Amino acid sequence: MTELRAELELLLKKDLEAAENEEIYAALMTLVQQRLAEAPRIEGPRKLYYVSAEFLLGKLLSNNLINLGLFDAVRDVLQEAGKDLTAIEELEPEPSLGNGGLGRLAACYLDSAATLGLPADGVGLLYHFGLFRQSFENLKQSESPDEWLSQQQWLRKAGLSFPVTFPQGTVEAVLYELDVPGYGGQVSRLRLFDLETVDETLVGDGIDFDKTAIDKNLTLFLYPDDSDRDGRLLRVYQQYFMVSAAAQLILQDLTQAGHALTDLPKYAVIQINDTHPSMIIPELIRLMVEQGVAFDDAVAAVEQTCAYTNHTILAEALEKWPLDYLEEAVPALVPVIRELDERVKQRCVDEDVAIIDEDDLVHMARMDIHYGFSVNGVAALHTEILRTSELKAFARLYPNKFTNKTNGITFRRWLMHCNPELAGFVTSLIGEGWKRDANELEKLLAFRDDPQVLQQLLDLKQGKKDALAEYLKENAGVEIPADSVFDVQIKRLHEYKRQQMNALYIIWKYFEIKAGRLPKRPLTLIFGAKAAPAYVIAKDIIHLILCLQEIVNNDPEVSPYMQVLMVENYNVSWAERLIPACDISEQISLASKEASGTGNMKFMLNGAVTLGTLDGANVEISQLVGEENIALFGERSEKVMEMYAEESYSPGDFYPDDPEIERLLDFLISPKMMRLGDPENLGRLYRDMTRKDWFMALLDVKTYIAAKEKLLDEYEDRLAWARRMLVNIAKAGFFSSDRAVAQYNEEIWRL
Ligand code: 26V
Repeated sequence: MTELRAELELLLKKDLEAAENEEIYAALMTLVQQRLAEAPRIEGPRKLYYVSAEFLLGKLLSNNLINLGLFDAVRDVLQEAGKDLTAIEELEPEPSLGNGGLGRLAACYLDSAATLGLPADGVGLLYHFGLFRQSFENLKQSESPDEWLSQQQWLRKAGLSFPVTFPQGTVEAVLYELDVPGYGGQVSRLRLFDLETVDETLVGDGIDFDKTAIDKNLTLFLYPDDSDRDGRLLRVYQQYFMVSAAAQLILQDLTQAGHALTDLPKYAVIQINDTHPSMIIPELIRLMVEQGVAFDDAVAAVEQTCAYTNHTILAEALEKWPLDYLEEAVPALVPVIRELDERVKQRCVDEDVAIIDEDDLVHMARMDIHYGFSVNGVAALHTEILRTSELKAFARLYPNKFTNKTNGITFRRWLMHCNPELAGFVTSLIGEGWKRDANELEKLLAFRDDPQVLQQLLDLKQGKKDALAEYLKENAGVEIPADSVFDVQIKRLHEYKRQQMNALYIIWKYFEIKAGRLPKRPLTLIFGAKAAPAYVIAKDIIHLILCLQEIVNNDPEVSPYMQVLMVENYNVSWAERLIPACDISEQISLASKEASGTGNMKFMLNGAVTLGTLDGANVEISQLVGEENIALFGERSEKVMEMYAEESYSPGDFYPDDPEIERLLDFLISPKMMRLGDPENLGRLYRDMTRKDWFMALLDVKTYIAAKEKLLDEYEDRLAWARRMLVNIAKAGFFSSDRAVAQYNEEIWRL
């Protein structure tokens, strides 16, 4: 410990006590970088390239300290000098290179691959402004660039670049690298491409910029607004920029090691993370042919190298590009794609499996399935739906290509880092083994009837709630009662996730309290969500929640019993504060729509009880913990899918006929709301919810309210609640990303 202190002071050139937090942060960065540089690199004959448009890393300092085994020592040395590591880490900007689940999953998998010693590189893009920074103005979302890049110090130039050619000319993709240590300190890396000629001054008002200036804009933002043609074309340009550079990198790694191009599958496996990187298939073929490989041989090599993960069944998210977009943006790929399609059409008459359909739309997922060796879904139910419904024709063609890989999360970040108190308590009960073998958490079950252990769990949860309340007071200027029940819904804003249904609960509860039916204990409803900038209804839902926040929190009759809080700019750092403090985890998507969810796993691991539908990984959670330890409600997926198939659902069945439901929806356009909010947004949302309700909130809202009320009742039996917490923690081991990545390796990658 004194050695560590001396090392830090050498870097600081002064006493630790005399140093400012900024200086200490810089010194810690240098220390970590040095250790990373000395750490063993993971090598192996066959390597994984995890190609993804998103890597949602979160802050890196503490996580890297944990994985390098330095965290406790650093924290203690700082503490002795009167410094606080948490405050120091506040200075670090969060790399926001992702939207949500898919990007965060990629980050968890890099951590686990390194932990398991698997040779794996993440490959993606270095967005200068990541997603966007969200703020609330006039109770609405407003977007601005998130300038994380200029303040970060983790990336280094790799000294490599590749030309990428578009009809407008050739641009250069410059490679940056970031070390990713696994638990135990072995290092793999994330490799991100930037556009050499990128121009940040292109960004004008908010996050607007000239979408046609592709020699300047390709790495400015993640998924720029695709509500118009220029935006959609830019996504194609951006994806091609990513995969062309990635393909050149992969082939260069191969040939520099002295191997033939046709030996690609022996030395590399490429995991295509959703369809954003799908063009890597025709690009690899094109590059190989350009270097003298016969077309058939190139196809055979690529086919045995590429594997595809599907992360959603929402039709609008399954990418289909009009052929004329591809002709305009990536004409060099079009003959390859046409040939690949031709070969499919010769083998299969079924129009549902054509890559290029009758309307000249190019189906990216279909190309992945035909010309990859593996397809996987991300939770048991999701994979089952892919097999039997969405991708039924493909499952018949290639039954052996399909497998399930239920998602996982890294327990280093999602317990050891964000909840060291609980992690320490778990270790004190069952030892350290769970950190390497998460299934050992089951040993906690031995304490299910130990009142002291149960009481400790409650106390630890209260500690995290106090800490969150304190943080909100200091940093967001809001006071929430720490003795209330914390109910949390944090995830991207999407109608299928049904934040609007939670809002209807708030309205219902508001009426209850107004009518004098008071809850036994106050309730705090916490939301965090960004809406895609062009997703109109999602933004209307944010507006609704912010209006309700105003009304509820400012009503002296209601606010002592209920508080609503939507946090601004929800991101990984927020999640790390909110999840440990949560009592009730809201996982209320319409059954069949949420592929998996990973927040649900993080909440469970931190001792929250799930209130959810039988959707995504909730199904597996409920099987693991047993129905008494989860609160389920809502229509099942088979029924929901049947209603879609028969077009038999109509919100008209509930509105205005059901007076309970009518009252809740009418509140949206009540004078009270209209005076406070924007009648245009509220009116549009009201019409959508009463006339379309595409994700069937009205179908489930009554059982949802009943289930939530029952759960709040049960919360009052504190020891019984603590037992549910304990069972949830004990059964979370299955959701470790170490398990998930090991399964990918055994069944797909074979590294
Ligand atoms: C698609 C699109 C299409 C329109 C433009 C914006 C945009 C942004 C992202 C996507 C793909 C979203 C896919 C995704 O994030 N899926 C989530 O993946 C998680 C990890 O597997 C899973 O837990 C979530 O259930 C699933 O929604």
